[in-house]
Amino acid sequence: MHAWPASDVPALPGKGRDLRIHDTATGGRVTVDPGPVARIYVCGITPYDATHLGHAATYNAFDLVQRVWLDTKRQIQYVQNVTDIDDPLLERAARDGEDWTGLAERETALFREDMTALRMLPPQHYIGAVEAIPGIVPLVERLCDSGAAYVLEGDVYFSVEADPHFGEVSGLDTEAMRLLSAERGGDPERPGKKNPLDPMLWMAAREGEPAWDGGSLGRGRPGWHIECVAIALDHLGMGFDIQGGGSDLAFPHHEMGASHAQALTGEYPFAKAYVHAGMVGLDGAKMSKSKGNLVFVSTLRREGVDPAAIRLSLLAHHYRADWEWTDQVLEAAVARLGRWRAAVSRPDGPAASSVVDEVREALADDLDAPAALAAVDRWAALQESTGGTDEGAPGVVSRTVDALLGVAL
Ligand code: 5CA
Ligand code: ZN
Repeated sequence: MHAWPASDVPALPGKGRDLRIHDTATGGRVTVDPGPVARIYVCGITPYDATHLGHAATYNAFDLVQRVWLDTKRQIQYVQNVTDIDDPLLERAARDGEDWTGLAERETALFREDMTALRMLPPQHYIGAVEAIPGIVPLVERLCDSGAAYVLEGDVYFSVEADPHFGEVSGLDTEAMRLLSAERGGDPERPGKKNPLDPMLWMAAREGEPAWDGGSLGRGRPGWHIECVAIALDHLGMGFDIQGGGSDLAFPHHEMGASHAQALTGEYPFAKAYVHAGMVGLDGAKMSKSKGNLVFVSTLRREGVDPAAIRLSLLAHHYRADWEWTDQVLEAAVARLGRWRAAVSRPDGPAASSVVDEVREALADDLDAPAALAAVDRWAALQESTGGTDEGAPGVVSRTVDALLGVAL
């Protein structure tokens, strides 16, 4: 699949900082030490509805990771998937009497437009589940051959006991895992499974549903977790730097993905850090396609909201916090954007080097975007109250905000 165009990232004076970020698996801050090429996998959308602000907030967090890395002059291998075949997509298409492929293509196209408008840097590899199927089948066959997978009435399951590290990503106890598994696409109640938590790797063809050639597995379609594992191993290999997504992916998705990969390769770990963004809510509940309490990026854009203001709304919250979208959040961002634009529109102003330092330091410190905004706010307030004589300072601030926060002033 093609991704979307990249916006320019201006180079900044001085030196970028190494990223320290919260890792779900260890529960603490880790210093990411990626070497010359940083490798990141971020789980992509299931394209059965438009991009809402919760999605945008999560992709914003990982866009900041890229910007911190680019500032340290690193190259990046960024991989993102599109879950373009899964139950929710088929259910929505059936509900609306629409072809599921058309629905997936339309919503993926809209996602690309939203990401472009928000100046999110694109992945180098943007891969759909359907196009990954030829790579998924041999992995599932290998898991069967090694005894890490088993067949139940034609469906293939992964045995969580096959990975001695199972449970280390989320750190949850069995009861909590069971509850989340039932909530998030698993089937812990299905009779005949070796362990109720075992997730499906390959689903045998169902009447009236799309199916693909699965070699010795028979016709069917892939499970959710193996999709991301196959794509990540293909383009990044084991031990990549960051596996990212919203906090609702820590279990089961990232837990199961790590175990699939570790059982397949005998290597550990799948990813060096598991990074999770908080959930954005609306009216007291997590924004979700299944609940329907959504504010879409595309709707705001159509209403004439500046994408830079949408982005500033996201940046005003720490990526790990759960927060609520309200009209006031957007109003505050529009006002901030106005103040910043006025402040950088003059040819000179207060010295800007401390702003560059403070924004760099804030983002390197577990992506503390609110602290970064506060640094720019202080400079803009000084510009408004006393001004300054540093020629070109507004340009430096403008480039800093562009390069590190993805906001064009
Ligand atoms: N296709 C899978 C991942 S392989 C999937 O979870 N798709 S999704 O469309 O449901 O979500 C895409 C990303 O947005 C995931 O990282 C998910 O954790 C995140 N996300 C979904 N809802 C919210 C929300 N309300 N707030 C923040 N992030 C969210
Ligand atoms: Zn995923």
